[in-house]
Amino acid sequence: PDAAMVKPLDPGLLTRLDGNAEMRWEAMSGQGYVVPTDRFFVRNHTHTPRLDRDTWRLRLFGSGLRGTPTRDDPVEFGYDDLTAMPAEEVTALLECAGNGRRFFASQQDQPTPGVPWGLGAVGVARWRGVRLSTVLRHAGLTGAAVDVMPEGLDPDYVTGGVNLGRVRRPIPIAKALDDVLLAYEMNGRTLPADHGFPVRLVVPGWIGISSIKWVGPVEVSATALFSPWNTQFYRMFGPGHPADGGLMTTQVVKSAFELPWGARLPAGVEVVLRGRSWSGNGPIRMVEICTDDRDGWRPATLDPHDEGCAWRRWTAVWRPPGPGRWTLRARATDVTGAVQLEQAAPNALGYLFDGIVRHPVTVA
Ligand code: MTE
Ligand code: MO
Repeated sequence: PDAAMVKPLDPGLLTRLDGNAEMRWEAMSGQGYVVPTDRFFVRNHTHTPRLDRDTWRLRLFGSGLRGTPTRDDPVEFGYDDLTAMPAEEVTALLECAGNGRRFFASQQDQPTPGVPWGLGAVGVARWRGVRLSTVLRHAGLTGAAVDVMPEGLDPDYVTGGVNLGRVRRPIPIAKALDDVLLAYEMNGRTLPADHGFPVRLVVPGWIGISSIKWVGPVEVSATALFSPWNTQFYRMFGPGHPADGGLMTTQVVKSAFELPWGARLPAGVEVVLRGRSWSGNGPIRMVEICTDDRDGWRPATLDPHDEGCAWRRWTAVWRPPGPGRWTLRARATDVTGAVQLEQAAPNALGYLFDGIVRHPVTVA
């Protein structure tokens, strides 16, 4: 596949459509809380640009700033300006809205377009940077601002022969002033090219497209902003959804086993099943496991180490009743009471899968 990313393909990554790469869940088996940067998933609409940190500028403009600076004459900050502002480090989960898309195939007749992700288009990292709110205030934010739209410096996105311009999607001012970070470090190191060097957004809990990489221009507007990424894509289209599509903000609840797809497990011994669950709504309250329909659901043991809105690790002991093919299922309940169901709410573009995944294993 043509490479969208510049980092070498780690054995813990698996490429999907157009060189996008997802994490292999088995690569996290018994591993630490955060995902090593080398095996953190990459989702690019085009490909990773190589930017120069010394000439790079964050350029803020629009009617939500004092004096309405224009796109051609914006308020500018260089890399050193940002690193000189008060820094903050957060552990946050980043997930593609299409994560789990391939599992829609088993529950709806028509295939969904887009990257056919398994469950690996998700990761947790330690991000260091400056709050977007701090930068907005330095830029002269006024009380009139309603939307903030960061724009990536990667090549224009062309699809179906139409140039849709740079990747960009508005964030409502309330979220922009809450916990959004302009990150320049990932897992204690300079942000790598594939993850947005020199600076990217990290929008905790929200769909991955909100976290614009390689950010350059930022429009701050006193009127609502639109782009194809909040009108044409990243909306819930299809039966059961509004005619113009339901607007998407936060991610949904999911669980994954830290096992290869079709893992081989030894017969006659107890195995410790490991996995993780997460939700864009906040912490995970409960995880249940089902290894056999006759036995029903039983609680998994949650790891005491919990970092709020990122993921929760868990274990469950299982003694396979005998050799053969078995199906493992995990379902989580988050702090709002949202729980994974057997079927996710279908939608035309295959977003926000929150169904229970049937993970096949062979016991021999
Ligand atoms: N930002 C820009 N500029 N261009 C992109 O293609 N992809 C988005 C988002 N930010 C994208 C972007 C999508 S769809 C996701 S899921 C995340 O970045 C992926 O971030 P990662 O590649 O660091 O894992
Ligand atoms: Mo995404």
